[in-house]
Amino acid sequence: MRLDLSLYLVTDRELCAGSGLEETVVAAVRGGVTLVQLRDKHASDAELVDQAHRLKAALSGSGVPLIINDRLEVALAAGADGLHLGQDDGDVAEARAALGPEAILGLSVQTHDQLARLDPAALDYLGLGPVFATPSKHDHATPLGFDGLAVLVAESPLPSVAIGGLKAEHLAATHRAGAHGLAVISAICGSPDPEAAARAFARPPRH
Ligand code: TZP
Ligand code: MG
Repeated sequence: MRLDLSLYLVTDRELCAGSGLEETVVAAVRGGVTLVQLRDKHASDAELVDQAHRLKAALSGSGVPLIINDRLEVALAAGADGLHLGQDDGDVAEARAALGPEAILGLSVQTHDQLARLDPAALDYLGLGPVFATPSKHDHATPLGFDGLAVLVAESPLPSVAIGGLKAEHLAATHRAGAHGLAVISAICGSPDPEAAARAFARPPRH
């Protein structure tokens, strides 16, 4: 599946509960989301596989890939399109070997040292952040701001998506920093109208 990082939706169980997980995701894709990550720190593996199957069905025909947060076994069991790992979520080479060359594999990066250590050949993209402090992730690293983001993007050997406290008003600054896209939880999942919330991130047409 084609990797388009422009508008990357990361799900959140509580924030999606109002409209429902599939309903939120489908509406957000209608609004322009290009990639979906299923993230639920508290669900069991079996619950997550079940959610992934439902999301895969909901996304079928849309061309939007479904990526699983953290759990390789769930990504494999659900036949997801890819996996997103944090720095402490397991071995990238092992994940690539298990998922195969076609899967989308992403890694979260917060620092220059982490960038210097990673193996770009095993990965498809990097998640860089947090740009801002955010209540959506507990114990996140020190916020980078757009200046810090630009430094990491410039050093990144792979396409990157920025994350952490990003709203539609940050679209231009994120692109100026060089990132290929924005990853968001609350700006879309926390909205009563996820389709309109996603649409607000559309880039203005070039003339
Ligand atoms: N990783 C770094 S910040 C973050 C994750 C998963 C949470 C982003 O959520 P929000 O609501 O878009 O700030
Ligand atoms: Mg993780």
